[in-house]
Amino acid sequence: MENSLLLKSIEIRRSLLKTIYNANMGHTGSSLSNVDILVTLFYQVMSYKVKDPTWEERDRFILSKGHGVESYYCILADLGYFPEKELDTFCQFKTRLIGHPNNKVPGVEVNTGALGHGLPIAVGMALAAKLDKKGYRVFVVMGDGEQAEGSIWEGAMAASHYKLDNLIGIIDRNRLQITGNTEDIMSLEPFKEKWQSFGWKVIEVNGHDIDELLKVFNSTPKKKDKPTIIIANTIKGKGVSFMENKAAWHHKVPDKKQLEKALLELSSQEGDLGE
Ligand SMILES: Cc1ncc(C[n+]2csc(CCOP(=O)(O)OP(=O)(O)O)c2C)c(N)n1
Repeated sequence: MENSLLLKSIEIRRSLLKTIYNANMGHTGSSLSNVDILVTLFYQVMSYKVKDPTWEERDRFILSKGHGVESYYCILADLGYFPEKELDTFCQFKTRLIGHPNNKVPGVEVNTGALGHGLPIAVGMALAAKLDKKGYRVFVVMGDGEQAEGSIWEGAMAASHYKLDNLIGIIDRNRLQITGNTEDIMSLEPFKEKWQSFGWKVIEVNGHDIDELLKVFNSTPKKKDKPTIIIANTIKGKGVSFMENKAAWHHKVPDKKQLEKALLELSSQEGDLGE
């Protein structure tokens, strides 16, 4: 078990909860959902240089479900892309840490937030890598509710047409979107088969199991000439018992008592890991 990454996930969860509480704004459940995926990518899988954010050989990362940005900003701050103190300006007047990824922030490649755009942009980046004979990979994290956007499927079609085996899509499959269950609002199943029929190599994982995520990320591309999609089964609100699997926490902000309770739970998870 990757203990240091599990501890890092707890640290990022704590940091994002404080950031949201401080701003009195944010997407709590959405961000808690993607923490383990982002932590695995940023602390163990991707190549990049913090001091040289536009280094040409860097792996590209796009958070297409841009509303879950808090974990992303907290990770970038922790890595040193910008001072941690700046997290206190999240969603404040004139901040660059606005409520969706903003490419004025070092480490953020593209602005996202209007759902459905991340994958088509990632396709362009992966195609550019092929044309330029570069070895970098492109990772794009999407929401499952986001799959209702038609542009996702245009991107999916183009990626397999251009045989983009340097493109890895990750779907944060928490089965909830804003107001309820994805299967009630716009059903996705049979989901795996849909991606397969678009010519992708499909892998399903537990999106909170860091060992499993590591294994999969480190062994892609699994198939030459095919893009890979990782369906990561997750829990919206993961890590805070009273937020888990509740659509209401999509963009609800914890009050002081709730924040304290959440932080206590995270501390006890940390204790269980022997720290
Ligand atoms: C084009 C577009 N339509 C609608 C929205 C409003 N919106 C914001 S979040 C969201 C639900 C996203 O659900 P999902 O992709 O499952 O994300 P998660 O559950 O991980 O938060 C919607 C519909 C948007 N941001 N962009």
